Amino acid sequence: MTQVAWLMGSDSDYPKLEKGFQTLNELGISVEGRVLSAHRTPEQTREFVTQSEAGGVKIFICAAGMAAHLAGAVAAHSSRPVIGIPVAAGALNGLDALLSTVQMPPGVPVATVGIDGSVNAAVLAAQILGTGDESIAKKVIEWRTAQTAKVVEKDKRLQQKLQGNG
Ligand code: RP5
Repeated sequence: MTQVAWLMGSDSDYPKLEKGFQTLNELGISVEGRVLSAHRTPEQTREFVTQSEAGGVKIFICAAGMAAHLAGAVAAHSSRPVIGIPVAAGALNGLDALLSTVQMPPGVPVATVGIDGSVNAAVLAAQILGTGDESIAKKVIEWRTAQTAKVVEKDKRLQQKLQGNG
């Protein structure tokens, strides 16, 4: 059963989201990715949300650029948690998408991550799923521990470089 439905406004958004998809894979979470648009395919978006909920999807992640209303539109049609990713695109380079995604009316929340924040969206989805599933919660802790080890490694590399310069 698919746990996360990940919508994006265009396939041109995908390169910005690839690391997030990879992160969900690392965390063992099943994900379906789709191009759907609040403005350009409004009916298909609503139908997809309804069908996904009926099929057992637990969380929606929605990424869009410019006047990014995809996450809000999905939240309007769903009672599941919705995570919004503003994508840097167009002349305003993401600030438009951030403001369009984050400032929802009371009662219809979108948990908005930073511009192009696909990895945080994936980790947040896993954390939410982990509240009801011990094995996912454990995977999130392991993933974070591995991240810590990578940063420690980065520090070691920097120290070696600085000593080389001395
Ligand atoms: C938004 O417009 C999409 O999410 C994308 O960020 C941007 C450009 O879309 P395309 O013209 O590449 O389809 O709706």
